[in-house]
Amino acid sequence: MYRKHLSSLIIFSVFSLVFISCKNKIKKIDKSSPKPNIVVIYTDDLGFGDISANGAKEIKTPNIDILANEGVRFTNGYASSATCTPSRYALLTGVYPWKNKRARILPGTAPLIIDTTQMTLPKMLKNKGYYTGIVGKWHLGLGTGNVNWNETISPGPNEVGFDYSYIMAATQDRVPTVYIENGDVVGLDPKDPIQIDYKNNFEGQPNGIDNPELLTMKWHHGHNSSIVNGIPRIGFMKGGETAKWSDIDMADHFLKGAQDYVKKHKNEPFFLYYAMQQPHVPRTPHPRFVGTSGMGPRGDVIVEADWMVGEFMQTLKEEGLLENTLIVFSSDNGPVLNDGYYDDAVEKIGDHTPAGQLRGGKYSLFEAGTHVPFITYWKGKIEPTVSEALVCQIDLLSSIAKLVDSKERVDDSQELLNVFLGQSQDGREDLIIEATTRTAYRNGDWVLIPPYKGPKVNTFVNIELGNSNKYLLYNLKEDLGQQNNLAESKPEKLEEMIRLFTAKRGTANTKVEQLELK
Ligand code: NG6
Ligand code: CA
Repeated sequence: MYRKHLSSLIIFSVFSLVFISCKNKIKKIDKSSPKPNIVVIYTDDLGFGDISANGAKEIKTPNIDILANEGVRFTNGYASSATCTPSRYALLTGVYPWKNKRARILPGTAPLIIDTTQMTLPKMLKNKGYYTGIVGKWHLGLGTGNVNWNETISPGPNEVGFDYSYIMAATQDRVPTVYIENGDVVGLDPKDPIQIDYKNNFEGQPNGIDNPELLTMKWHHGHNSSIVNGIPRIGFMKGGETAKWSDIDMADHFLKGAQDYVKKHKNEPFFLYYAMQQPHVPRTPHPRFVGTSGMGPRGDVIVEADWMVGEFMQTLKEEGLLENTLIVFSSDNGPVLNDGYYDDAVEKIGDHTPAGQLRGGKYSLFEAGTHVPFITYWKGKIEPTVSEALVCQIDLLSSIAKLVDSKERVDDSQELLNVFLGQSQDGREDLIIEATTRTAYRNGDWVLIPPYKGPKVNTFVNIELGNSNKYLLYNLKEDLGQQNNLAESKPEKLEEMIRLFTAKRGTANTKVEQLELK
C-alpha cells in the first residue's frame, strides 16, 4: 500500500517537474522575443508619386525613401477610399467603408462613426497588452451628437481602443481649430467657452466672405466660414481663443507628441498611430520650410513631413527601439492640388506628378484616388524588397493580429502578414475600392469601374472622378494610366469582372451622392 503511494508520488513529481520546466521554457521564449512595437505613420492626401522612392524627381523625400528602400516598398498598395474618413475607418476597423453609411467626409461636429463595441486595431493590440495611442488627425467623429466642447468629449478615440489620444477633431481646414487630449480641449479657458455651428455664424463674428481684409490665405471654393489665424475655414467657431492651434507649428507639435509618446512608453509594447496633417489644405509650412521645395506650400509641407519622419525615426533609434518596431507608412487618399485655397499648388507644380503615372486623384475612382505610397519597415527583420503584391490598409488589422499572436480576424481584413513582412508576394486576389460612396473593383491586374452618373470632372479640384455612362475596364499591367477602356474589346473579361464584383459588393451602387463641394 505504502509502496504504491510512493510510486504514484514519484510519478506525479516527475510529471510536475517536466510540466513546470516546459512552462518556464515557454515563458523564456516569450521573453526573448518581446512584442514588437507597431507604428502607423499616416499622411493626409499624399500621392503615389509624391515621394522620390516612387519616382518623384522634382521633390526629394530622403527620409521616407529610407523606409521605402530598406523596407518593403509596395507598388500596389491601397487606401480603402479616395477620401479621408472612410479610409481611416477601414484602417482602424478592418471593415469596408461602404458598409457604413456614415463613413464619408465628416464635419467637425459629426458623432463618432465607429461603434464602441466594434473590434479595432488599437483594441486588438490593447487586448494583447499593448499601450495604444494616437497623435494627429482623427476625423472619425466625436461624441453622440451635439458635442459640448467645454466638457470632456466622449465617446472618441479613447472609447474605441486608444489609451491615449492627442488629436485634431476633423481636418486642418475645419473647426474646431483646437487640440483635444484624451477628450479635453487643450488650453481652454472656461471663461471663453467654445461654440461650433456648421450652418450659421455667430453674431458679430467675421467670416471669409465678408472680411477679405482679415485673410492671409484666400479661399477658392468652400472654406469661407470662420477665420482662424487669417485662414478661412469650414464651419463657424466662437470662443476658445487660448486653445486655438498655431497652423505653422502644427507639424512640430504633432511630431513632439509622437516623440514624447515613444519615450514615455518605450519600456512596454506600444502602438502609435501618428496621423500627420500634411499635405492636406490649408498648407502651412513652418517658416523654416518655406521655399524649400520650389513648388510652393504643397511641396514645402511634403518636405516638412519628410523631415518629421526623419526626426521621428531618429527618436526610435536613440531609444534603441528600431529593431523592435514595425513601421507602416502610407496615405489616406491620393493627391489634389487645389483643394479649396489659392496656394500656388497648381501654378508651381512644374514637372512634378503627384500621382505618378496614375489617373485621377483624391475623390476619384481612377487609380490615383486610392493607389498610394505604402511602405513597411522593420530594421533587421524586413529585407529591402519591392513588392507588387496587392495590399490594402484594411488588411493591417488581421495581419498585425497574426504578428502579435492575437486570434482576432475581421472578414474584410485579410491576413497578409508574410506579405507585409516582405516574405511573400502572395497578396490579395481582389479589392473593392471606394470614392465618395461609389465603388470599383480590382482583381489581379484588372480594374472595373461601373457606370456612374455625375460629372466626369470635378472642376473645382480639376480631377477626373471616374464617372461614365458605360463600364470602364482596364488592365493595369499594360495600362497603368488607365487610358484604354477594354470593356468593348474584352466582353468575356468584362462579364467575369461584373459577376465577381456583384457577388462581393451586391448590386453595383449606381446612386451618385454629391461631393461635399460647393
Ligand atoms: C472637402 C473640402 C476639402 C477637404 C475635404 C476633406 C470643400 C470645398 N472641400 O469637402 O477641402 O477638406 O473635404 O478632405 O469644403 S479629407 O482628406 O479629409 O477627406
Ligand atoms: Ca485625406
